Amino acid sequence: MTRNQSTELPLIDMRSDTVTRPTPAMRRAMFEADVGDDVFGEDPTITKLEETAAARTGKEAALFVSSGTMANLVSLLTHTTAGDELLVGDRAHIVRAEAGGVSRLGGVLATTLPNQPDGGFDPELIPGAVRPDDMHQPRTTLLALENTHNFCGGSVVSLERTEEIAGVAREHGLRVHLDGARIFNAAVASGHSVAELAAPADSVAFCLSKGLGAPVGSLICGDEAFIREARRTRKLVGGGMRQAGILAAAGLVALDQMVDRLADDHANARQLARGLAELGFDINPEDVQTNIVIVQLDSSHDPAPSPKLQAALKELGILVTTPDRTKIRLVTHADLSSDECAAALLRMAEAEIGPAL
Ligand code: TLP
Repeated sequence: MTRNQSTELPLIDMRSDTVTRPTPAMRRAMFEADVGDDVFGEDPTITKLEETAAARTGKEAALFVSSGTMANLVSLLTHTTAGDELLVGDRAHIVRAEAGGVSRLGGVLATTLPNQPDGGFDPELIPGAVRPDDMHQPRTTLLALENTHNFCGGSVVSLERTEEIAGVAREHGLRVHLDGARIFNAAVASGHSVAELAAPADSVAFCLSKGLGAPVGSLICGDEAFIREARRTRKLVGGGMRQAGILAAAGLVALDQMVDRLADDHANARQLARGLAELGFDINPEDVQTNIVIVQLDSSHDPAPSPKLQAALKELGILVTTPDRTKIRLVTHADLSSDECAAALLRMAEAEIGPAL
């Protein structure tokens, strides 16, 4: 077990659900995978994963890519041409954590609409944001949603809200992309299928390497014509892979075995939130819907409290991230048990960690 060098306490890693390691079943499937050159369309395991992903998301076709960032980038580049404008939430992963790829590589102007706590935004803002047909202005052609919403604390954007926002976007001639990196968490938490949640969108991207525990990989799903074009865009950004069925094999296991257990991660996140509230942190456990807990810290005395709290937790062998200088983020996942969540809370209580440190 990995240990914190200064304290010798076993490390409790809550930085992300990306830290999970492949399960024994995944490693076996990877070892045994039937593979071929996927750029020639000859990797049977990738083909099977793409067909499975298309079926699960209710779309015609799917494309395997290396990461969530590449899935969004390839989708956005495929939907747009340089000079277009994308409407996207101001807390979206696409604008906050993907190195500005859509602008740098796609020449697309990303205009943000204020995200509301549920991860959606006010559909009434869309008509005013869509540009008139005027040669001075970019063309607004695409809107992107995110579900669950990472930096809104893993919130689930409800089906009704997704339909409402996508409906208004469509009325104004926009296409809709859904960053569903954690859409399986949204499905488990909401009781809706992934296909239902993705139906209002033209394209959906989801990750195998987050809560589902696979080592690598994401899928882009959409109609046949879109996926054919996305395959070309993937090549453009250097994302064509060869015998990557070895990775897709783990993805198939992830879809088969790792979805239902996401409910455990959600329960553990609630447990963490309850404990943090007991320690005096300003968090309502009822607001925690999936596997992400974001705690807003008091910045009235210190404008940047989160790096200090992060460092203090690290001393206790507890790893978290800081979405910004006033927040910490804790994420539950398949390699983190309910006992470890309880142990983290106990370590914090014993060290008298609280909102004032
Ligand atoms: N998110 C990572 C970090 O980049 C913050 C994490 O630890 O949560 N969409 C969403 C909603 C995401 O949360 C992420 C990853 C991505 C896309 C990108 O996926 P990867 O990391 O596979 O490129």
